[in-house]
Amino acid sequence: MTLVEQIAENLMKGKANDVKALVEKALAENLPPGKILNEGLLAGMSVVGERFKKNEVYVPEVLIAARAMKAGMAVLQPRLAAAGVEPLATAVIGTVKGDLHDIGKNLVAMMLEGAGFKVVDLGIDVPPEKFVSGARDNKAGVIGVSALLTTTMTNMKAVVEQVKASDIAARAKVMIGGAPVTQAFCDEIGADGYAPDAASAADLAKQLIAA
Ligand code: B1M
Repeated sequence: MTLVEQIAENLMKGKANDVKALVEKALAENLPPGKILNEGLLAGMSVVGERFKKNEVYVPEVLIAARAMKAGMAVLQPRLAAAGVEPLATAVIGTVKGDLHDIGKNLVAMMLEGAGFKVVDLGIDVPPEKFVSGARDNKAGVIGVSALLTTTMTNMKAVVEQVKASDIAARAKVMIGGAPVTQAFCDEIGADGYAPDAASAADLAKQLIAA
């Protein structure tokens, strides 16, 4: 097994210390940082995402794999920047105003990072104007909005309206999700996309920036 394959394999198993050591070894052997990222860390995280979608692994496994990815990224990040490897795009993400649930939102953020996005987490109880200013300040291509309550999902409409009425409308796509959210609701409020789970959210974000 090659070194990058070992990185992917250990990431899938959530072995943070091994991933960190293998990334250090790969850098010491002068493997290109972009190759370590794409064929090691992101490849491993992508497999975890696919397994999560098929219910072959669950939230704890994803969290453990994400922790291993972060351990590898901490070593790799400075070298990626030095090598001029850019993230796919920036995504800002937050839980909608009035809503304090963040476990699903955090999983989506991890999957986005695992797919190669730079993620800016705006936190919970985020008002619509903060989604707009956060996306503007960070030049985001994707705005991710999460809601877990039927009473707060209606606040997603204001996010969509304020983004569409702003100067960032042409550049930033609004993606929504969360347990009570559906494709029909997404269509109704005019959001750019809906994803039912964290792995699908990463796929959707890639489609949205490519569109
Ligand atoms: Co809350 N809560 N809660 N709660 N809570 C629910 C959501 C509820 C269904 C429980 C129930 O009654 N059966 C219910 C909502 C009912 C409804 O509106 N339909 C509920 C309620 C009523 C409340 C309070 C009002 C309770 C009260 O105080 N009376 C209160 C509200 C507080 C507030 O937000 N203002 C409240 C509070 C809390 C806690 C603080 C105690 C805690 C949150 C802790 C935290 O998040 N840090 C909590 C929890 C943990 C839950 C349950 C048990 C679990 C939610 C969770 O984390 N699931 C939940 C019941 C349940 O779901 N079984 C419940 C795991 C997580 C991985 O899944 O968030 O669905 P989920 O995310 C998924 C997908 O939805 C999707 O991807 C994720 C991974 O695949 N996804 C996205 C999520 N965001 C996405 C964004 C995307 C795309 C996909 O694009 C941007």
